[in-house]
Amino acid sequence: MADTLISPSRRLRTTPYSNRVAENGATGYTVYNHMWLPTVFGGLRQDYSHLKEYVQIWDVSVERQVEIKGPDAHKLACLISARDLSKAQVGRCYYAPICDQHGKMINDPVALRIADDQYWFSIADSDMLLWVQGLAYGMGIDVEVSEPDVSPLAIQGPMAEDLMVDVFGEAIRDIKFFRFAAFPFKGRMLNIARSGWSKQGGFEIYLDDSSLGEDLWDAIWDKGEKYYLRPGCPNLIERIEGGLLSYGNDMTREDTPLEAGLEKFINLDGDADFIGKAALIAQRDAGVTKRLMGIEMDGMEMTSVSVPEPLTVDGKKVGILTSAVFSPDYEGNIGFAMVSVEHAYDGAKVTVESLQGSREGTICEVGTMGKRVQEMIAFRKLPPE
Ligand code: THG
Repeated sequence: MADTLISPSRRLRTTPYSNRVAENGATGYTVYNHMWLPTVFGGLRQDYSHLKEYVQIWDVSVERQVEIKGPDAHKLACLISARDLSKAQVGRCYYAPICDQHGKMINDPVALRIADDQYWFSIADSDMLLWVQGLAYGMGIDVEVSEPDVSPLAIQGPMAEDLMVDVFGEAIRDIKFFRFAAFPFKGRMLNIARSGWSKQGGFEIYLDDSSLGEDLWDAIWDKGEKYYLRPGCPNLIERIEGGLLSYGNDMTREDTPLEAGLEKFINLDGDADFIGKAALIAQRDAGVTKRLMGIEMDGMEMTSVSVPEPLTVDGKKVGILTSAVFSPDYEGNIGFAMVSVEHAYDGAKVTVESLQGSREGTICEVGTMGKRVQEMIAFRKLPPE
């Protein structure tokens, strides 16, 4: 699909920061959890270089919270999460794949234990609220399941910590990765976590009062000049380089956490039961037939790629390209690919049947992307004069 405009309507929800995002010149948006999510400000590459050097303010309100509250909150949280939450601590975040009874992924949220009897599941793009409400009702579990008025604002980039200290004080430095603590703002206590959908370091502020959105944005913006603060958003290039998966793109309702390469975040060997566990154990025993891998591709710079695109070997389809982009720092095209297991190994050669023509791809482990591209650069280097 060519880039087209999105028509606004009530169904497409704005956020507490939408005015600031627009005033600051967002030039592209996508729809995520029925909400506007900016995708570009100055340009994908310009945003990328700036994110890796300075600090950005991101409207990630689309990370909606599914709140589970009440006497059975912990029980229900454990039941829906493929990540073992049985010893989950208040003040901690857990990347927690959520599966249906067949082990297929429904979402991949960050779970926060807010209190003994309260969880937030900070969700990716799918209607997990309905799943959890249906389970609570159908199983007669004593909880309230809701989408509270919580809109995360992310501060991401190597200078994020210093900027956050200027706004919220020195105690910001004590927040460890994937933990959160409450900080005062305008008479409220806001949960602030060291987390975010980039590998550049940073924080997520869980604003729980929409009416304070612009005040919060402005309080940070006003301290930002000396850190070259700019508006930003999750960046396609940076997140692929960093190996961060996007639900709906790299894995969908058709895939299990084992196929998505998320086994380190799930627990199949413990005593605790969860929805999908038996199916996942069966799949582990039988062996997966496809697996999400990294991929490096030759040819022209991939800028606007229509995914999924088929991957072939000797003219036979072996998988799909799920995300791809040109990485300026690796000087090569990188992406994710869901491929059949016979081809899911480092160094496997595939052909990407792209709309712009075919190109050669080399499969690699997620997280080692770029290594071979670097070798390709060395290979491509011109001999000295
Ligand atoms: N923050 C919050 N909510 C979110 C996201 C987020 N909801 C949607 C989406 N992102 C969920 N998906 C992810 C995927 C990866 C990570 C976080 C959310 C992530 N992973 C780290 C990594 O892979 O290095 C660490 C995971 C861990 O150690 O537990 O951060 O970004 N609020």
